[in-house]
Amino acid sequence: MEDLARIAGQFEIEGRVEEVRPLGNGLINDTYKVVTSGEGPDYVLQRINNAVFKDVDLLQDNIVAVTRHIRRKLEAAGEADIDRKVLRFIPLKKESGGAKTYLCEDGRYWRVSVFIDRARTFETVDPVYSEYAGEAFGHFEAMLADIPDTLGETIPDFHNMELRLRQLVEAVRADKAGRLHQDENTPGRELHSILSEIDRYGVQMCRAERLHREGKLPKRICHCDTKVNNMMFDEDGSVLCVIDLDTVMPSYVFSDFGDFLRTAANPVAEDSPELDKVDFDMDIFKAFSRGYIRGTRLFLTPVERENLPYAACLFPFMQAVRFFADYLNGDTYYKISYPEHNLVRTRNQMKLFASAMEKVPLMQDFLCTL
Ligand code: GN1
Ligand code: MG
Repeated sequence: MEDLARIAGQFEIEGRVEEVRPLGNGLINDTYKVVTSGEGPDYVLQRINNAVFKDVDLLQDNIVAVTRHIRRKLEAAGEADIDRKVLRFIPLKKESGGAKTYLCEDGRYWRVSVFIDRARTFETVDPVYSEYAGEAFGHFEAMLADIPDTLGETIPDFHNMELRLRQLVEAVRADKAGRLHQDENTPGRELHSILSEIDRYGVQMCRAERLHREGKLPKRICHCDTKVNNMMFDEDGSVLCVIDLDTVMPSYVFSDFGDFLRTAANPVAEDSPELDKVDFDMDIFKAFSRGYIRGTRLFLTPVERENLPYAACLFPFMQAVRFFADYLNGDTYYKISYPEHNLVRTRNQMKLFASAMEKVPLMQDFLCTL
């Protein structure tokens, strides 16, 4: 922890570092809370995973542009308590590099932002919170609709289903961890049946890319990681802000709609082995949709709106493909806690996908009532 305190100390933080402790449970970056002495705020220190985010310069430029734009809007609207409503990244001290908001040391990348006090995140939400979250994520997209900066893709083609399928095909071909053909604990038969299920729906799930090529579906600035736990709520339950901005980039609105429901409409965690409990919860869908449609009413096109049920299916499917490819590659991308973790996650997401697919007609009927 001493080294972490020293790293935090290279940024323009107020007060003296008293303690650094792990924070949150992201699968990509390492996150810590930096507790400081005195009146100033506490901070969040993050090691940016530069194996995943290869262009940290572009990543931080995106984040600075996004937070600056939102901050200006909040100021113009006369909002109070702005440091709790948008993230603030701290520049390096002059002697450590000045203006930049990240530090590169021994090939490791670090950044610091203000810790939002008295805020809460949730791993699960009820319909009331889902509606708030729907409106807040919609509002986030709406605020960024007129950002003057051009944002780059921090992970190129991040939510491109065609690419994700190609990556799976490549993982199957290489079978790097020898799991497809040799795994004794997991009968290869199950792995092949997952593959054939994916194959069955692959073309259908690539609809977004086709619509985009046909000029019918725009890319907008989206959050692209709208997991339930990436939204901060105040003590009274109101939404404070959206966090985890690494993947904010041009994408289809399906990303934000689908990824939230992937985590919120599943009554159990994405890595739960209790498959009989995995189910796509329509009450959460209805509440989230109500909020989201309200938050995006100024820009959502009929094609985007019609395809929201597809988005609800696409994201569990895409996540299953990603987890499964990582499993076959020998777990090089997502953090795992035990050897079968990515396979357990794959099974869970395939079950959620099947449940969402069954409910598409119900989703369509509901959206017609809004
Ligand atoms: C990753 O780091 P975290 O948990 O916020 C991933 C998301 C996945 C998610 C699955 C950059 O997000 O795309 O949906 O895990 N982020 C990246 O839990 O790949
Ligand atoms: Mg996160």
